[in-house]
Amino acid sequence: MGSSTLTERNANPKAGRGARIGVNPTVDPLDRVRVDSTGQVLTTNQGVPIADNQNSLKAGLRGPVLLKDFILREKITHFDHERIPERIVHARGSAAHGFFECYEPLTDITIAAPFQAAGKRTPVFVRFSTVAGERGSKDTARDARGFATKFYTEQGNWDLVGNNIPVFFIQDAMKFPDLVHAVKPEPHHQMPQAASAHDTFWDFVSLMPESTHMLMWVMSDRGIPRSYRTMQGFGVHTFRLVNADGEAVFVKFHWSPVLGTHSLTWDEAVKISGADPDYHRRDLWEAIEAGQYPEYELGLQIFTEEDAAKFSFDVLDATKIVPEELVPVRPVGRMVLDRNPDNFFAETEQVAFCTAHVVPGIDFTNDPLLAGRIHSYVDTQLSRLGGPNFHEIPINAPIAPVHNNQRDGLHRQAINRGRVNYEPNSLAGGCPFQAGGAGFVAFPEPVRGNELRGKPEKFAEHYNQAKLFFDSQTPVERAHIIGAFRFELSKVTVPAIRERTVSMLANVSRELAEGVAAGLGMAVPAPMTPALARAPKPEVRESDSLSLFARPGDGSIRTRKIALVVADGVDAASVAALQAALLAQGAVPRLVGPRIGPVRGSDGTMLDADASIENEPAFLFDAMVLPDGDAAVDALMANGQLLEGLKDQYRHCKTILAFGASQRLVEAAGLPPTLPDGSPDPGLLVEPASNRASIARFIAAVARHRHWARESDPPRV
Ligand code: HDE
Repeated sequence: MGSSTLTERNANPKAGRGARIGVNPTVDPLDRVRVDSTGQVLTTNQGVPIADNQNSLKAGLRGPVLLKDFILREKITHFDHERIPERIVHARGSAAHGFFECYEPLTDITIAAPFQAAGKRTPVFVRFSTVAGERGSKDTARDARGFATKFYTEQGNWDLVGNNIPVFFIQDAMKFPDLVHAVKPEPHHQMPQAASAHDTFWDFVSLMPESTHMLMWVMSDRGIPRSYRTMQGFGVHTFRLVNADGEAVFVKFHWSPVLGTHSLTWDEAVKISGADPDYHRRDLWEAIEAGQYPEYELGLQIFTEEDAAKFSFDVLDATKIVPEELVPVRPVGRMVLDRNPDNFFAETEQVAFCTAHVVPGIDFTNDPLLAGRIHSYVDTQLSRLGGPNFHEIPINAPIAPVHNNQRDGLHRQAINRGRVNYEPNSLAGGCPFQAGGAGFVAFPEPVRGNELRGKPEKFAEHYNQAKLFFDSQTPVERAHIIGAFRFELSKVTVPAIRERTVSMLANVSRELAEGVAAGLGMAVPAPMTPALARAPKPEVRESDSLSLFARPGDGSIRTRKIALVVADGVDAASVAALQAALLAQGAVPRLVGPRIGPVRGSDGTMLDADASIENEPAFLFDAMVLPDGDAAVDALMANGQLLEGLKDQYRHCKTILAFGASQRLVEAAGLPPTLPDGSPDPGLLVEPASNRASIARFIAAVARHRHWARESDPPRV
């Protein structure tokens, strides 16, 4: 599905009702509030034309400013109140509009509007986010990422508020404030920003062994995605789908990016956070502006309550996945993000996702974490967005009409007519009337039991799936997990916390515990006593799908950013040929010079460097090309920043192509021509000349993303 073009898909006779391509249906509802000031006179908020926007009203040019200057006062007052509270978690985010398109009707399992017809399109707004950092923090922190989708269906809004990791740290909402307090900057000195590598976080999680599984995911490269476009999304909880006969199945939601799952290396993430804290925001924005629309496939794991009862784990426990070997993921549709917001505040900041927003055909389960969320999201909007009418803010308003007897409150916009604001009524003919069976009917789950605080027994098993995750990783990924634990725990100042954490890891894997302990200069402690003396036997012990490498993508180099280094004296013809070849593949080549501006090629051709080695450091690129041309190479040999950038490219296992004379640069940077095992490095291409074959070799190497065989710990370069 992922490979056909948007135009082809639009021609699909099954396209059904929905958006025209490139036109998001939410455009029309939002049009009523769009403002375009082109050709307009400046006014006050009351629409009064403003004569002078430079000077306040004074009694004499050197006299006092007058209180009656309502124009000055309105302007300053509005400015004083521009900020709203940031989200308590997921404060930093970026969003886009798009649509969800259903592959085939799922009417046998759900009446949910987006799944009723093949080709049916439902408009969506998606916000991606980090969790711990503040609104102005960096994008490339090690953290989970939010992946929240608002479906504007004709049956009302459905919010699938997920993460890029399919499990969570805790099992019960009761612990959420503790978890968030522990990971946020420490309260006495407000450090560190957007980082879990500090005492309070590790103190808390090492006392909460249920967090072990999630820790594996966050310490894996999933915690530092390359892009929002190259990460998965998960609904995390088990939800219910309900059909027209009122029959329910359990479901887990999975989003998978067409471009595959790709991450950064830690060294790279740290450097990017300095050079471009907006790295993911910029990447998402630029891809959409360039028409390279991010696309994700939606998959469902569907199983019955009877199936679930037989699993070795509890599907109501959000620290557990349902392995794909047990229940396969069925692709049911795709989501394309094809439009950037017009205004960050109005849309991305004011969008209010709420797990309580479900539509007929989708229902909750008794997951105790989900229960807390159903309360929390609506509640938090009351203070964040200033009252109970946040559903009227344009980005939050459903495309389905709203009719009820809720009235008034701060910032109310709807002008409800008539004297009836209650039900039942006869004065308005009983309207608005109940929908009965056509409305949302909660799944009639039988409930029994005594009121008590506690957990079902299977919740007490904490290590089987942490082990499943670790054992399913490739050696490269396992090494990165060990490195991440080592880094984080090395920032912990209290030895007892480090030791307790490693004793927890000893229940997951000997290799992991030994690797981390060695990195911290300590002996491997005895494993922490598990809460369950006899753990249930897991059904699955290894699952390929848990490795990031399981989803290499569509094999293309689309949207990959490639630095073509240039300097005066460069062989301009080879640069132009490569640039054209890369553009033809959908990649994003940029000419990077010692400074921006014109560069003279050896044949007198003028090139235009739109980036410099200083303003776009090498680690911001997915691959790098060094030019031919003796004079250019001479100039670059004297540039320490370039040589440092080359080392970064090498250390981050990215493709480097050196033409002709620039072999000298590779040598000057000290890049080893062979891998540690003595074989040639497939990502370090030293080519005598630019021709079709050498360009093809380069494109194939870039398509492999990284050349991990180069990696060593510590790095050789
Ligand atoms: Fe959230 N979470 N959360 N969360 N969460 C919020 O809602 C909360 C959890 C997630 O882009 C808040 O509007 C509780 C799991 C995302 O606007 C707040 C619990 C998952 C976003 C809140 C959880 C998430 C939030 C803060 C445990 C993955 C950003 C601002 C019981 C499935 C949405 C807001 C956006 C945001 C509460 C756990 C995902 C405070 C109480 C598990 C993607 O309401």
